[in-house]
Amino acid sequence: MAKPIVERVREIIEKRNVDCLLFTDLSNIFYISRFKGFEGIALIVPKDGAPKLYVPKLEYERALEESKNTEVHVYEERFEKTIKEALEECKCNKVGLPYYKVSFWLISALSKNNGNIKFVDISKDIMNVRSVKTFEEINAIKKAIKITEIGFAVALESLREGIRELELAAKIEYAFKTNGGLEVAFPSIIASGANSALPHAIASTKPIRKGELIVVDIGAKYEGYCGDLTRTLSLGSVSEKLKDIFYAVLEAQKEAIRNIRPGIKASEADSIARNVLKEYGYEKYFIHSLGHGIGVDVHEFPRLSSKSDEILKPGMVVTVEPGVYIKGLGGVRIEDDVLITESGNTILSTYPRDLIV
Ligand SMILES: [Mn+2]
Repeated sequence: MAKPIVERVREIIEKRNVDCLLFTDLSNIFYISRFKGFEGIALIVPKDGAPKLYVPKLEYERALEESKNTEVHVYEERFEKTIKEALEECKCNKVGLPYYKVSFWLISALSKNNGNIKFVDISKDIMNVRSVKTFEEINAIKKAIKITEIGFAVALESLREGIRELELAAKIEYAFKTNGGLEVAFPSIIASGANSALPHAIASTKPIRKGELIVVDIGAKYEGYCGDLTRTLSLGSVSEKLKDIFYAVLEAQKEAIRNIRPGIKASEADSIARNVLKEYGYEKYFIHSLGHGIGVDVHEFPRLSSKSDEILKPGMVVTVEPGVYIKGLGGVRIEDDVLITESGNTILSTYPRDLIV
């Protein structure tokens, strides 16, 4: 049985030799407490006992209802004053916090007139804990993926000459919401024609024309967890050159997925896909890394990048998304979500990939 999330997070206290952990960002707080905050919230994880959640009065009832195994406190003073007092009360002088998510404003306030307080960065520790998913988290991601896949069916049904990228995005997001995906994981990318050469082009008012490729990169969220999938569609048939790019990307993706298993370096997965594109002469157009972990955030650890020093482990859920982008011509990206298992991997997304003519 996997340890509960709170206990896995608590191990960081001993490992980093601190008195407690402090989180003020919404995603780490949701990850640990299951409370979906809005702003001005803090979570202190002590050595023993329940984590303490600090919320403004207007969030109290919701925090009580949503949060699991936490002590909910309302603060009526200023936010930073409340945290300062709470740390004093639990005798936390050495505080572990994720530097990548903490404001300098808060650190300055906590340090003011308090020569005893020390801070230790636990960014890497919390990212590593979050990278390996529990059974419940994997189920939530699977559901988010199922809802996301409905979006592709809607996109294919609605695709016609002249429809605007934004209209397609609206239809997809309507389907997410009516199928239990309360939020989008990120702004939908519907990039047609020349726009498809921009990896992060968000949907625009551009009408979609015959002979264009359309990159559809979408993600629904379910119970706080993200799906993240991309399909490249075509309206009518596309040029031989675009087809050549499409099948090179598809092969790169399949080859990477075939090789993803526990124990391999994340950077190796990236280079496997890059090498396939090299054979086709497209590697210089693959201008991002192969993939990333997904979870509460759409971009989490590990990074499947040439610069990554991480090793893939069972329980990680990563995207595998090679792409080729040629300015003026167009782009192709194909993205699936893969669970690393004890023996290899399982592709969590099942939607067909070969969708061009
Ligand atoms: Mn992605």
